[in-house]
Amino acid sequence: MSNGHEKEEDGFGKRLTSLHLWNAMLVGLLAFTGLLSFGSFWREVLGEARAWIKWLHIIVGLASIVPLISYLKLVARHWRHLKGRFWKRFNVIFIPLLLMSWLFSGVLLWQYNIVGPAVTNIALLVHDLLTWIGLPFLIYHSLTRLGRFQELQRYRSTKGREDGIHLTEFKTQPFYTRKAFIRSVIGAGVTISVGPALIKWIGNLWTGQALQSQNKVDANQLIPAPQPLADSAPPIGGGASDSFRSYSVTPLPIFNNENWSFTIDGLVEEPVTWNWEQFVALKRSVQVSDFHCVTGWSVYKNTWEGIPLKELLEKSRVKVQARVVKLYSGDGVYTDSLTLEQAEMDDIIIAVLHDGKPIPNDLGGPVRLIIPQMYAYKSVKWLNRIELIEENHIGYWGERGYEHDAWVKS
Ligand SMILES: Nc1nc2c(c(=O)[nH]1)N[C@H]1C(S)=C(S)[C@@H](COP(=O)(O)O)O[C@H]1N2
Ligand SMILES: [Mo]
Repeated sequence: MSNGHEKEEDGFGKRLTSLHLWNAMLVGLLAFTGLLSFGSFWREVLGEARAWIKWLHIIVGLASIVPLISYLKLVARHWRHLKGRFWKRFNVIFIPLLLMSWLFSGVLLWQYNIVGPAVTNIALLVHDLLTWIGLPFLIYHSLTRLGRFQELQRYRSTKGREDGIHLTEFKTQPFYTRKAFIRSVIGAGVTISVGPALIKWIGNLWTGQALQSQNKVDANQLIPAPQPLADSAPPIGGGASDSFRSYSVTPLPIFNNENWSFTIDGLVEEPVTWNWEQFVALKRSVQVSDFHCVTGWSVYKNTWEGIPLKELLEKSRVKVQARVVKLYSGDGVYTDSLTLEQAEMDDIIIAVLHDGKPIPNDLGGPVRLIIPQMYAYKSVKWLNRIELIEENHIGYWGERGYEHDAWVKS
């Protein structure tokens, strides 16, 4: 073997090693930010920070194109190197394919506004599936690879010596090299973020439950229970197609007859506050609609029963100066608003029942808003106050980078 050739081979090996390291770091960061922001366990703990972690996830995801493309330039050569080694060649195809599908489905989810719910529903399924298959696979892959890198290092450190190549010779290294430190940080990060979600996921598989929290008992205690209309039980929509992922930016509030009330005030001729007994006595109607979250999931054919927002506004006689309908959540944090014109859409409903049953507290019960033509972040959970105001009000997610007018692409 000529000296020049050897050098070239060494350079190739070094480039592969550094690409692997960069890629491992980015995937580690993606796993960390992805599972922190989208995993249900950390959602309630993180609250506010989740919005920023999500942006970090998107930026790192886009950055991961760089090592991917750099590797694709080397892939033919890598393939030739691995002649006769089936599983290594399998990795050469499988891992870039995995990373590209992850990236592509991620871009679709990021651009939900352009592609619409039908596409993001599939993209989310793919993205999740890749996570649960790909992540354990990549963790396994990098652990086996780590051994290889160490071997390579030992090989290099002994190569120049006269007594030749002794792969069995262990060169003692300082306990915390820079690489080892980075590795531990990544390892700890992945464990913290993946751990709870993975355990929960396995637990759910075990008990045969969906990822969502539908079969839990309702923590709210409001008496009397609202009696469903004939259209609700059985639901005219035939029953919702999927389950909700319970979202909250605060710990879940719990309500009973003492701490619950509903108010409409501000620029109205007749401000009113109802207690629960009065509120369940109000006339309700039933509608069927789809529910779309910007993170990619939807629940189709929901049968909601409640008070149309339009009727409530008419009853309280909105003053002429009023322009905006401000919506408050009983969690004390979440708000949003609609223009008066938007608020007069016929299908907006202040919902009390879903598919004929009281809305449980984790899904925003006893009373939540439903705005079928907009993304679900406008559908304020634990709705307990409507205020008519003159100036616009930007809501919780509007303040954090989402469109204030959240029309669903149809
Ligand atoms: N008070 C309150 N309302 C909220 C939210 C929230 O965190 N707090 N999340 C919104 C978002 S982003 C979605 S997708 C839906 C989720 O409803 P669900 O938890 O019943 O699935 O509620 C919306 N309303
Ligand atoms: Mo959402």
